[in-house]
Amino acid sequence: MRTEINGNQLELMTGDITRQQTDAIVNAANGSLLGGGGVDGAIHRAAGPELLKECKQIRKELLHNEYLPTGEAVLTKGYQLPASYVIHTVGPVWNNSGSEPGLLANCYLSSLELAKEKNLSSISFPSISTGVYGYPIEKAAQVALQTITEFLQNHHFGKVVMTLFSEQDYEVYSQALKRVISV
Ligand code: AR6
Repeated sequence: MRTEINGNQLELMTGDITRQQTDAIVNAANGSLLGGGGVDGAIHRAAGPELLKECKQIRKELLHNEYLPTGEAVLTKGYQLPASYVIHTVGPVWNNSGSEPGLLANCYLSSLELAKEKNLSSISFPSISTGVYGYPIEKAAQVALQTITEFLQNHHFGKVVMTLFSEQDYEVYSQALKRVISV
């Protein structure tokens, strides 16, 4: 499914984000930036060991050994990936505290702002927080697409792709996109 927003493209598709050829792909990381399971594990495996090396360097030099806070984003090279860059962001763990939607929106926004700042014009997102972190996907899809749509309405960026890992997830995001763009 594709839609045009203010001269930009927003596309939903199913697939493996490690195969995406956009300028950047986004990693649903954890604050340690040292890798993990899910999409994080897949990205590190496909990018090769240089990615972990750069993540460790960022932890040390940029973050002074602290964790990357939830909702923030950092950029590394893509190494063996088809994408030139990886933007690592940390989604919120779902515990229904009320703070999750704002934090999840910040993940999408800070990733898009970082991509724009680096003059990139295409980016692929996975469905942040809806795996291990347990965010209900219907709720997460609404926040993700609302945030991306608002950003595209206000900027000339290029192309944003949501890469969903299953047909089921794709269906949820399609329904949410129809609601978001019909408002
Ligand atoms: N391409 C696209 N989407 C994928 C891929 C892939 N190759 N692999 C998985 N997904 P998750 P989270 C989907 O758990 O919930 C890690 O251990 C997956 O089906 O990867 O933000 C990190 O280190 C789901 O829809 O991320 C953190 O500790 C979505 O990606 C923690 O998990 C997100 O699932 C982050 O949890």
